[in-house]
Amino acid sequence: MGGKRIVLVASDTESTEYQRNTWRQMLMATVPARYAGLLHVDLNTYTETRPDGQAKFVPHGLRVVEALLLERFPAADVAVCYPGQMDRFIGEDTRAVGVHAHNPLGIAFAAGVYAHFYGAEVEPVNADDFRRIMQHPALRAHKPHLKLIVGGPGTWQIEHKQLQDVWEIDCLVHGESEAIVAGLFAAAVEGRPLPRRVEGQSPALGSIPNIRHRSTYGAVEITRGCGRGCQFCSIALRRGKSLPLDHILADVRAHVAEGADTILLVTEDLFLYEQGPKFATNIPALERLLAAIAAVPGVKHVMVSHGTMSPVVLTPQVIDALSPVAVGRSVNQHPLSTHSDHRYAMLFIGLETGSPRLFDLYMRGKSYPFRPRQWPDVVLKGMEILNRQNWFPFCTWILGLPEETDADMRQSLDLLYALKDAKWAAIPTLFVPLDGTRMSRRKGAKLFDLTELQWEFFYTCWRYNIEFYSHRVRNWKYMVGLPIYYYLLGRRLFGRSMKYAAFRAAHFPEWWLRRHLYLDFTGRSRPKLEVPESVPVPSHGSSPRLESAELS
Ligand code: B12
Ligand code: SF4
Repeated sequence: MGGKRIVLVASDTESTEYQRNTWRQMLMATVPARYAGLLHVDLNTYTETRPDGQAKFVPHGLRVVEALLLERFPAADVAVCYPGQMDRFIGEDTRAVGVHAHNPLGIAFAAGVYAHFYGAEVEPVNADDFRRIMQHPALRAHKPHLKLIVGGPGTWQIEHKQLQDVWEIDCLVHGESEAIVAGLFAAAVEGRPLPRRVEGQSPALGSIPNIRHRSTYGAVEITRGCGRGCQFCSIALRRGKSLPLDHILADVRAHVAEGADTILLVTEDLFLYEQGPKFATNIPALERLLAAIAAVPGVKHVMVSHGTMSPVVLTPQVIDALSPVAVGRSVNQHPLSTHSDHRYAMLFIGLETGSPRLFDLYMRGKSYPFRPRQWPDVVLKGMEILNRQNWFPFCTWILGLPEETDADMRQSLDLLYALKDAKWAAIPTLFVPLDGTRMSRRKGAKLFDLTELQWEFFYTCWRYNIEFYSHRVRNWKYMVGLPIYYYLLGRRLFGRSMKYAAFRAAHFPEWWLRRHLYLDFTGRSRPKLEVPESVPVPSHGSSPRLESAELS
């Protein structure tokens, strides 16, 4: 009986902020559900409910949807919950259920790769979690009189896997939803038919509402869109805009009022905030922003999400200016940090490739105003600047971009080798042709097709990460575990091309590995690339091609 007219749901794995650790969510997206127990993975997807049973924190996008609905419907009609409370809120009176999907089937880049180490059909934990929402008995029992609407950045995955009808989803909402949500849910509540899919457009700044309740990690949007035009990215063509400081601070206050002590600045690129023309970094505005957030009573920690490398190289002063808050108030600590409390700022940066040719083909706007051929220098210099100020970035690379050759891979390996003493995390991912991007029709890369050089890149990254995060050069767990994995499963799934690369991550002797791998870790050869003294800004600033389409 009863129930709320509108129920919004997000999975536990996408809502949890257990230990304020963004890594945890990534882990849930990579660990195979079937073997999680066997691997002794701590699956604590800690969430909290309010006294009325509603969720205390859910992904920010869902909070925005809630805020939009509360402009149209009375608060008594809307509930936001985790799957565990769905039977409490979905009932006879429910007419619409809205579900948030960040990475619902676990097939986004990075995430989609790792579960496949255990077989082609193995699903990560978060996909299993999402399926449980879709098959929840309360949802199924009341489906005949309610409309099921799914939205969020990962909605494309449901279409991609042709699951819309299987799960009886009435409407899939792609993209930004500010202009859509109220009308769509009103139609659902009135029992009118819904379109099978809706494509949201970039909203006017003023129509992005303030959230009413707390989001996961204390997420606060500071910018939306990007405009650098990378062809594989779903955000690429959304023009960058900054939210007004008052709006941002109101969201921060909404979080702390409900018990959050940590704020995560959500952006595609931190340095886009209040940018000047042609991506000019606005240091005073950024400094003001961070100081104002840190000064809100109740805010203990401030985390930053994504950024790009070229602004760091172009205006290194920005890192000096932001470090007191970004490092000093960070939640992250590492013994290699020289900060008095060993804190470090973690910024997610897409480095993607070390090949200027591929860079020029698919992402030339990312290095602006530097030229694609300068990309390796931009990466090396940027890393030096960041590390000096205790920013230890979390960098993603894309393997298997269309038309990638062995020569491109060797260039990526050269760059990776030059970064071997940096303080960072290197996350290899495979190319995924995301819907709504200019590369949506290109062929995705598959773990099963990786070449020896690609495997070398993959495992060299993980060797670095194991050393950096376990704070020691040799870790027995991996030294023993990786060869066992290779002989029991890896060889059967991926063939011999992964062998020597996996053994490198297991720290087999380098005098032996150097005969089989491209990079020589014996110390006999110097890196082909070195950190440049400086990276000159091209005199014309950019090429005409960049000025037009790609930087729109
Ligand atoms: C913060 C963040 C994270 C955080 C926290 C996520 C969380 N659960 O809170 C962390 C670091 C953990 C994370 C992890 C991952 N993330 Co993430 N993340 C983001 C980021 C930077 C911000 C998300 C956000 O709050 N945006 C602001 C809100 C307002 O936007 P929104 O969520 O899209 O919501 C709007 C619409 O989608 C829609 N909407 C949302 N929910 C709903 C629900 C309904 C019912 C309806 C109708 C509409 C609707 O309305 C909202 C308003 O317009 C975005 C990039 C971005 N700027 O969006 C990437 C992004 C969403 N992440 C991405 C990816 C790939 C991942 C990972 C899979 C792997 C990775 N490489 O990092 C993991 C997987 C996590 C998992 N659980 O499986 C990609 C998704 C690409 C894609 N199209 O599939 C993005 C776009 C980054 C990028 N540039 O590529 N992420
Ligand atoms: S820099 Fe490129 S990959 Fe990053 S958000 Fe902008 S367009 Fe997407």
